[in-house]
Amino acid sequence: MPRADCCCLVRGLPDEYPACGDVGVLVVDTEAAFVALVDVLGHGREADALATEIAAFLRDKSGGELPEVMQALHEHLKGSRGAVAFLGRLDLPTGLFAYVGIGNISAKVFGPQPALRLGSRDGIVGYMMGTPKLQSVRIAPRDIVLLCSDGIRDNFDPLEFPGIFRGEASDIAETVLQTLAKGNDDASCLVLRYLR
Ligand SMILES: [Mn+2]
Repeated sequence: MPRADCCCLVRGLPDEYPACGDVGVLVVDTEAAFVALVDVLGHGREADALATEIAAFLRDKSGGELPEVMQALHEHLKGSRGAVAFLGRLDLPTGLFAYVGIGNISAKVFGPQPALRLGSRDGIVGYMMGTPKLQSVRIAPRDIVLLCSDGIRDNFDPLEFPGIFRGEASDIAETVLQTLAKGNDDASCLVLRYLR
């Protein structure tokens, strides 16, 4: 039975603890895994409050078509400070990963060499963005989809960090945060491993 092992961890700046403007959403059933990672502009308590609201919004819409969900989030966030967001859905029977991204959430598939970057469109959700474009990629069993906010070093080479992808999704997320967080912004990472 194909399944997804996934985990999202967020960590705010130490002097604003426990506030964090990054938030992840995971909704997994037997057919699909919906994943989202959102970085609200700025940090601190206001960003945290908006991130919490966004998470509830996305959880509620997690069964929807991804471009429509992104568009709805854009409308919902108008007048707010805005956010960058990446939404994805892994179809468990087929391993097809569909996604749409706006702004600088980093998204990569690790497994194939070299890592495959999943592109996002420029923009800020709630402020200015082009029409969200659905893309998809087929991923193989054991592949990892890694989503990170810009509080995490983006340009790392896994070969420099032996063992970074060892263990379960929760172990990997912890290791990524501990090893690659820049320390000058809220940091978050979402790990999705496809298993079948
Ligand atoms: Mn950020």
